[in-house]
Amino acid sequence: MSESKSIKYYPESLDLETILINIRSDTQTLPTDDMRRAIFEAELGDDTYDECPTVHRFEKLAAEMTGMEAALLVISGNMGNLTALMTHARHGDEVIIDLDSHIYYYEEGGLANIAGLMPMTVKSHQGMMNPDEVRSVIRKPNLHYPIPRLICLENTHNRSGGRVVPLDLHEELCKVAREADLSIHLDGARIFNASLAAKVPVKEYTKHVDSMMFCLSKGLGAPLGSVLVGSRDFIEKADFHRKRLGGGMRQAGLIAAAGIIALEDMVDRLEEDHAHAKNLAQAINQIPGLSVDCETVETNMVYIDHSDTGLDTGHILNRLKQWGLIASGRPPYHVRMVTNLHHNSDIIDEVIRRMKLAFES
Ligand code: TLP
Repeated sequence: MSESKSIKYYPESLDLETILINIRSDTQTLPTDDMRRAIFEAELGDDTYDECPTVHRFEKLAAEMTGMEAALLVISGNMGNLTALMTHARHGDEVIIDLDSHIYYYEEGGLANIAGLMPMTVKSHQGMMNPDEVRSVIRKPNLHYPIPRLICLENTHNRSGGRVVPLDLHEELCKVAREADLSIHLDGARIFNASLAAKVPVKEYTKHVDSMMFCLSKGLGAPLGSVLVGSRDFIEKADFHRKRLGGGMRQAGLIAAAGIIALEDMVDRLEEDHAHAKNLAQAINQIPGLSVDCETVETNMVYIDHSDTGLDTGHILNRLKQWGLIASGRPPYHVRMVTNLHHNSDIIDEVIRRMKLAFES
């Protein structure tokens, strides 16, 4: 075990009863001391000229860990997904996509207004798209139709509460896509959470796809950065589209240095976040007016249904804030909490204590 794993990512001397607890997202994580040191010491060069040794080291590691030929560092998950869409498809092509996917729901319509793609949506159930439904929406060539080019998958699935798409369903969806000659992009922002929860190596998921994006800046704790992985040929083309989006970087080793620590030291500890989320879910489920479907809490997210309180989501978030808790809203009936490396079990207990006070009063 490397030394960094013994570092506590939460202050030793905090006054539990008064601190503001931010449990809004795993995007809120701050870089560890090891990351800050690595950033300070990173060997740098101009990445646009492919001359940054730390980026080289990072991209090699990212490709190896995901079982893909090559990797490309990007600024954000959003940029990684958009770069992938632009690389796979041309303006006017059709992309088969879950109505509840991050790419469709939360990326400002970039798939349409920048990549120029026509979305053909399928509604997943708890993050699971039905292969037959997917098959039924893929259109056969016809003069009147756009050309179906790509399918996007997501694992873990954010809007369903961080659910893990099991490998057999993932494989079936990929098979449907291959039968129709579609390319496959996986939004694997939290693929390491999925892999640990499913006990399936990441490489088993990537084996069937053409590209995957995953994030360094979520549970893995890096301050920024995401990665696109795929074949060497795909990544070469993606490099062009990243630049077109303004994502060509110079001394990007500053990001890659923290990314190396994220990949080497921060993956296994995600299981702690999963255990904390389960405890949190069970305790919140006992609070009158609130309910959590504990069966669905598989990774680091807890979606809390507040419909029995009769209050709207904004009101619930304000009440939580009054109790020093920052969560995110999923209107009309849910708020979301996401456990991360800044939450030890004392902090989780304190969240539960405040939730009880806020809702039992
Ligand atoms: N998700 C954020 C918000 O945008 C909702 C969060 O707090 O969960 N794919 C998935 C599945 C994501 O959850 C996110 C971020 C992204 C892509 C985009 O990553 P960034 O924020 O780095 O652009």
